[in-house]
Amino acid sequence: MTDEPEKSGLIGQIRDKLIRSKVEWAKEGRLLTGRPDAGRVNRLPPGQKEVKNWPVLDLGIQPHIRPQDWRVEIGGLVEKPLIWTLDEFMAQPQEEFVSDIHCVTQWSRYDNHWRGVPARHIFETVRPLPEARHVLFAARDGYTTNVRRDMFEDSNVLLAHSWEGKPIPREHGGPVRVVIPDWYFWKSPKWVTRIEFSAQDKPGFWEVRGYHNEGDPWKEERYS
Ligand SMILES: Nc1nc2c(c(=O)[nH]1)N[C@H]1C(S)=C(S)[C@@H](COP(=O)(O)O)O[C@H]1N2
Ligand SMILES: [Mo]
Repeated sequence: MTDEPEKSGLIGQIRDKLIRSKVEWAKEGRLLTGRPDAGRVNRLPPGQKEVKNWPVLDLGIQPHIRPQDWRVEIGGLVEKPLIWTLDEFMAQPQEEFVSDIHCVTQWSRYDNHWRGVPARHIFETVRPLPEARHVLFAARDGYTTNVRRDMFEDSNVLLAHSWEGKPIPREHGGPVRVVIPDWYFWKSPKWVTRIEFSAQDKPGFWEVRGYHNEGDPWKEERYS
């Protein structure tokens, strides 16, 4: 048999190039906005309007956390629970992410550049037990929210300390907030203090006040 036509000549070269660029795209996947169909013509989920500013939403409290006082506790059903100071947190592997924000109050903000510690690294460090199907977050202002483990485990999730190259301002959750871009932003706690892996789900602040337990903007999971 002679060379298979696909492995040589022009067709082969084109195919190699296509495969190589797809492999590159896949590697850079975390830099894409949202899901694999990030280039979707319609980037705006149903019922949303794009804004260029960044609105602030909170419960009327914007805690002022001195860097030396900041702690995050990650525990529950994990093999290695931990508490990080800010220095320890900053010493963890860092990555840049770009994602859209979709707020349940109907604004969306495209292409937010975050820097921080990937959730993936947190999973590798604390090693949640298989029965830990849920994640419960608590924040310094008393806010809580809950997500399924697989949502927090997603490759575009991080604990962010910077936005657009600068420290996240206090009103937006600095020094450190969670960013879970695939869900409405109420699922992304600001001023996070505790991340608990749990076998049981536990609805958070808005979830017990009529918000949906999940929060997929593409399915308009706003209210329950
Ligand atoms: N700790 C804390 N996190 C929070 C909130 C809050 O009140 N407290 N509000 C949530 C809601 S409803 C939204 S829409 C986003 C708003 O984040 P932003 O103010 O940075 O836009 O934060 C979420 N995380
Ligand atoms: Mo919100």
